[in-house]
Amino acid sequence: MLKILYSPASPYSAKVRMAAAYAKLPLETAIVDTNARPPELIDNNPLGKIPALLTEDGPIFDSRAITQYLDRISGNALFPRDAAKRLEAERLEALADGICDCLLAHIYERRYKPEEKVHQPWLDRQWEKVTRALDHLVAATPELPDKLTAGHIALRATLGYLDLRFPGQWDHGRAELRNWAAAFDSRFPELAACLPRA
Ligand SMILES: N[C@@H](CCC(=O)N[C@@H](CS)C(=O)NCC(=O)O)C(=O)O
Repeated sequence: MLKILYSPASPYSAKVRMAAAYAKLPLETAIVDTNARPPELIDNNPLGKIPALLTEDGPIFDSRAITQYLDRISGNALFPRDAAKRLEAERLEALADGICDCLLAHIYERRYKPEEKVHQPWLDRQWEKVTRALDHLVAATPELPDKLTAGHIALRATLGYLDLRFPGQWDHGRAELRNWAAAFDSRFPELAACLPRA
């Protein structure tokens, strides 16, 4: 049985849990606190990051390696077989994850530094990347087909993380993405259960 080490707030964890649910791959789950550096996490991922997936093939990280693995063992439930369509899905997943990388950099700057050392230009630089990527997604909002890809799932997890950590700060003027998330949740309610939460 696959086992996922995760945190409920983590957007990458939400993505892989949603991906496993969509691919109908049952997961044993364990919530871990990365700050506590628990041995089960550190022994399986020396980087001490979540998500980490424990499998009969060994531990797997990071989340994009996990979605590729889940795709392989599910017989292509998460990425199209067609090369061009697969690349499109991988690009969307990378963009969604990249937004999360900027959001996490933003959060960690404030969480792990004393207030007087927080560097506002760094926060601004990260937020600029986020807004540029969101505007790109507004201009080219992905279709929401019957058959999802890991790209769609990653985007939904990212929008969920924005709602959790940056409520009211990202969706003004971006109704396309708000509507896209609502349509996703109404069509795939079982996945919405895995969205990031505190
Ligand atoms: N690129 C990694 C990022 C994973 C990541 O940064 N996870 C965060 C939680 S959302 C984490 O483990 N942070 C703790 C740390 O960096 O020590 C992935 O896609 O899995």
